Amino acid sequence: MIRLKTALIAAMTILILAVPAWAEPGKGPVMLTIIGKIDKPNRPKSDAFFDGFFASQDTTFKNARAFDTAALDALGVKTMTVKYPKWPKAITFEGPLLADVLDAAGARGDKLIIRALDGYAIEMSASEVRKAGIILANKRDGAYLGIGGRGPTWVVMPTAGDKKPKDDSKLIWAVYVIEVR
Ligand SMILES: Nc1nc2c(c(=O)[nH]1)N[C@H]1C(S)=C(S)[C@@H](COP(=O)(O)O)O[C@H]1N2
Ligand SMILES: [Mo]
Repeated sequence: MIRLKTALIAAMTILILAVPAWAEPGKGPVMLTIIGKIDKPNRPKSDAFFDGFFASQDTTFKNARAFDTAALDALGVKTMTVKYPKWPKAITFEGPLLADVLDAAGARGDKLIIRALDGYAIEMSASEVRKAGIILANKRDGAYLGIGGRGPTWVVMPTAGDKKPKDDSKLIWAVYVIEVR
């Protein structure tokens, strides 16, 4: 009898421990998801039904950390004004350092695949992100970026004065997922 009780308690303990303890998920809509080689997931693996947009883009994942606006803003807001020849005017961006977003997700790999809603994607290394002081803007000229515009997030790198960025193809907008490899 004692043995049975002990075995039951042991089994229940294992069951309780096996349920992943997700960090408190954000209350607002998810603006960015970091997937792949990360140590700080805060949501379960992708679901073929409920993660319908990811599924439509053939994106599945085991580990992911989702950020709502409050979570991004909590990482510390940097401000950067950039003028690019093709743009109608200089834009003042606000958002966290992309390096800090990667750290918040516990990113382990150095290779990043940054994907936008329109299917555009770029590859960048985490070391480049850190060196260049790249920000993940979620605001421009004081207003949050949104879907249908250039949001939810926009990768912006510092430039010297009015000079155009070294590689404008990396100024990826409408970013919603970053895969760490
Ligand atoms: N989501 C997304 N971001 C993007 C692109 C794109 O097609 N989609 N084009 C890139 C390229 S090639 C350039 S030169 C700059 C400016 O392009 P734009 O005229 O589309 O803003 O954005 C970059 N970011
Ligand atoms: Mo371009």
